[in-house]
This record gives sequence, C-alpha cells and structure tokens, in this order.
Amino acid sequence: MRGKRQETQRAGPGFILALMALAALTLAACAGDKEALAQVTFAGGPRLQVDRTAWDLGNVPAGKAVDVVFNLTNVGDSPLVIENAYARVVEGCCPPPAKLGTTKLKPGATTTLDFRYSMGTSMVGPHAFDVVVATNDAVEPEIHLILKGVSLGE
Ligand SMILES: [Cu+2]
Repeated sequence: MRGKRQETQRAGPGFILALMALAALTLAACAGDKEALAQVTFAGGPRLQVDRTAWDLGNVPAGKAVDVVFNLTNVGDSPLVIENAYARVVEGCCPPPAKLGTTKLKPGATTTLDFRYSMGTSMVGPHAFDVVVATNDAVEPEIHLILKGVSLGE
C-alpha cells in the first residue's frame, strides 16, 4: 500500500513536468510561426492593394451603361508595374474592355481600373466577369476581382 502511494506521488510531478514540457514545445512552435509570418510581412517590394474585390450591379436594364471603378494602390516600397488587366467571361457574353489609368505606380500612388457594363436587348440574363490583374507584386502577382450583373430585357 505504502509503496503504491509513493509511486502515485512520484507520477504526479512527472506528469506535470511532461505537461510543462509540452507547453514549452507548443510555445516554441508558436514563436517559430510568428517569426516566419513576420518575414513574409516585412518583405520589401511592390504590393498591390485594391479598394474592393467585387462589383455586383444586380439588375441592369438592356441598353443602360453602368460605369464601375476599382482603385489600385501600391502599398509596397518599390514601383508597381501593372502588366495586364482584363475581364474574362465566366457567365454570359461580351466582356467589357478594361480602361487603366496608368501602368506604373510609385509607392503610395493610386490609379483606376474602369469598366463599362452595357448589354443590348439580345443579351438578357446573368453576366459574370473574372477581372484579372497581373502585376510585379512581390507576393501575389495575379489577383482576381469580380464584376457581375443581370441584364434585363425591354
Ligand atoms: Cu452580354
């Protein structure tokens, strides 16, 4: 009996030590993750930031033109070059041409990416476009925005 109790008492601190070791390992792992994240966050270079990721126009009467704009900003620390910007059809037809203010942005500078959504009476129904923007962004060189609407007949 007495021997067993001693064994139990010995097992107690041992168990706690094991828990502490596990906690220390977990903390060490977390600290490692934070370090890796910080390295990515503080990497220099051009960075693209967009003021919105989607335009959903809802119902748009046939023949009505709706102009939309995405504002593109270089939040990085070196010049951002916009290499390509266009709308690709996901649903519907006739992707609107992209109108880009400028292709080169200094750090802190902003430009506009415009589209005119306009469908004729023969293009009734949902339209969805994948807006592709390719840049020299140091982390995400290609982003995808959404432009969509439902064209109504007369
Ligand atoms: Cu169309």
